[in-house]
Amino acid sequence: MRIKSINLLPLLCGIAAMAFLIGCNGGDSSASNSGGTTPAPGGNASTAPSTSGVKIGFIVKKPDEPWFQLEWKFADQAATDDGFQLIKLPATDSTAVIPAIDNAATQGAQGLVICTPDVNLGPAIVAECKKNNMKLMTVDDQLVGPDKKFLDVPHVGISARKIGNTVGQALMDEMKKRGWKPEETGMLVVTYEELDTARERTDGAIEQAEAAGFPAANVFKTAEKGQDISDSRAAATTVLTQHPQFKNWLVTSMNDAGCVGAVRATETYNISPDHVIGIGINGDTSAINDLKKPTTGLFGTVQLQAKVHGYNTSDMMYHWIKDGKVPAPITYTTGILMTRQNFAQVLKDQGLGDELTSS
Ligand code: FCA
Repeated sequence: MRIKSINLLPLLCGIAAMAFLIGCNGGDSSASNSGGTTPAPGGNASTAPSTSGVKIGFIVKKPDEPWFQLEWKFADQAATDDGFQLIKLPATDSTAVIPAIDNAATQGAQGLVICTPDVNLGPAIVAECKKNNMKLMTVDDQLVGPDKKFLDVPHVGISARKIGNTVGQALMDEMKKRGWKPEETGMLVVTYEELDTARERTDGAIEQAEAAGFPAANVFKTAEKGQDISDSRAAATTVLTQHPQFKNWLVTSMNDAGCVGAVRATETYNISPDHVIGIGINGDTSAINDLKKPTTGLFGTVQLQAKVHGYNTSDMMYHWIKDGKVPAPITYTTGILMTRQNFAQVLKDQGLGDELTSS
């Protein structure tokens, strides 16, 4: 038990949370706990018992999003290869984060990989891990302090600006290929600007499109309230309602959920798919399911390296705990544009065919 100070409240909460977890599902696939968390889909809440003595918690903000299911799946593979126990916990809103950390600690985790629903909880997350003597890494979303500066916690994230630039360029290339006139074309960008990695992606897309000659006056940013397809669809609807004059739409967002939601909004407006070029980011099944259809407004998505984000993060954490090898302070991953034409090949080349096409 790694509780240093005699502070009974968190201890009791942790025990209660664990009792609830065991009582509810006996450790099976429907992991659930109180405080805004939802069941953990895509397999067991924790892998087989540790053969190495190492246990690692892996908390994600959106367990229903295919990206995070894939991250967990790769983390499971690392657990099998290295022989550690992986404890997967969802934390879908800020009130669920500290209880989830305590839950992992109560189950014996010596380290934690987290993509938090709220990066502003940074100092509280760091303090909670310290209190429980757990090592901490972040994935995807980087923790910030009260001054909005990133905290000094090993992080694996995407090279967001560059990936956004890739999206912007691909939108312009396809627009030119289709011979669309800029004055008849709007650019619909669903944003989530409170999150740095999200803002960098959408700013990167706009920056690149404008650099390639797209008129700034035809760029429409619209903020989504949450990060679900329905949130993006609602945000996109506002822009489409306000600007019915455009014949064609370029569509993007910070991830596939954001882009697919906006593409769904164009369908509601009866804008024909050949007048829409949507490009997402993640390369997860929400986009792939669209790309499998002969025609939708979704043109492509940037395939990110889920294996690095899921497998490598937990493997790094394992070696930190086991061998004292401290992870690199920052690892930035790249992405590859895939379209309806080449997605099957890109997935195959990435070794992702089965993971992404069989689900
Ligand atoms: C963020 C997004 C995810 C994924 C990840 C790499 O956490 O919410 O969809 O793009 O970055």
